[in-house]
Amino acid sequence: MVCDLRSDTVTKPTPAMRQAMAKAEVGDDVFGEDPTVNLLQDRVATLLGKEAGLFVVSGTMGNQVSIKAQTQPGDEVILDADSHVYNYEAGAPALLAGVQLHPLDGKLGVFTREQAEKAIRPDNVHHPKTRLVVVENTHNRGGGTIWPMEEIRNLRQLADRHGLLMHLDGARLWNASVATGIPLKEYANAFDSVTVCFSKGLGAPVGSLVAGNRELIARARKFRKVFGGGMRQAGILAAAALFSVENNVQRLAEDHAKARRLAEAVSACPGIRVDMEAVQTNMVFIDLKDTTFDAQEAAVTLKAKGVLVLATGPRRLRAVLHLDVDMDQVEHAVRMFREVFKS
Ligand code: TLP
Repeated sequence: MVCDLRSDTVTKPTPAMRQAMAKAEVGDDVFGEDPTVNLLQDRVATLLGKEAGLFVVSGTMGNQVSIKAQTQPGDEVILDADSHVYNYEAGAPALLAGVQLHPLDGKLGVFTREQAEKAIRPDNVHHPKTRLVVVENTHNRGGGTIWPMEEIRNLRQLADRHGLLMHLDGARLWNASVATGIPLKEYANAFDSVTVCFSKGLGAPVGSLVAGNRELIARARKFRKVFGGGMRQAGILAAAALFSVENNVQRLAEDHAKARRLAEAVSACPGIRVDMEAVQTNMVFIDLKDTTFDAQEAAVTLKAKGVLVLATGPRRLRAVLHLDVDMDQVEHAVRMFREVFKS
């Protein structure tokens, strides 16, 4: 048995999703003529309470067109030091937007209004202009953690006071919304731009969406083209995304339950520690510091037993639950962890 817990990006389109893709009406999306892309953009923008949406190839592209469309070169962007934009987008904000990043030391990916306030630069000839605040919800390296609505509202108040813009990396905003019951719209309302992904927990093969007001989305569309992301008959991909939104959102609760089961069982293995406070959605971060294993070694040993996890630090593993892992596979993973970390 194989249990692939490396990421929720490894999910494969189901026969039903492929059927929806095969049947999709298509057109040239660079001309704005793909009806399925247009339907997806309208539907998801509405879900997020925004005027307009833009289908993009990836979460990275969604974040980067949003940053580019809302900053000038030399501006500064405030974000969490563990965020995806800061760690895993290959330096794109510097390369593509020419901005400087100002990382904050958040707790489980969540920083406070006070931390952000201290980071805002006074108007002075020496300083960059603070322009944008980026929030990641759920927060990947934080543990799949959820930003409290109150902290988000506090940040928005601060941003308004200082004339800053706010971007939400909501690659897994669906998970936050399902876990808390807070509508997507309510989260998105605090932000000028929002990226959501269809290719993570929702199980679509490709695609993300940026939402915002019409003017912002027109600018983002231009930069999508600049970055080489203009697509033609993208309706076959948008159909998969639509299918994923229609069928795979509420079921994320099952992934959260599987994550909890795995976390509880694995944390009982000798030497392993899991911060249960951080297990809020579909991710489990496993601390090996009190075992004899380093993370790479543990990942290789587990792989030989059919359990795939990612080493995300020298002594840290990540396991992500998703729709291609059922409870039997979770139980298999639990057994293999117990076998590897016996003493
Ligand atoms: N995250 C991937 C890897 O890149 C780490 C994963 O396996 O979790 N924002 C967040 C919060 C993400 O977790 C990711 C992907 C992205 C953006 C980027 O999405 P893609 O991979 O579509 O560019």
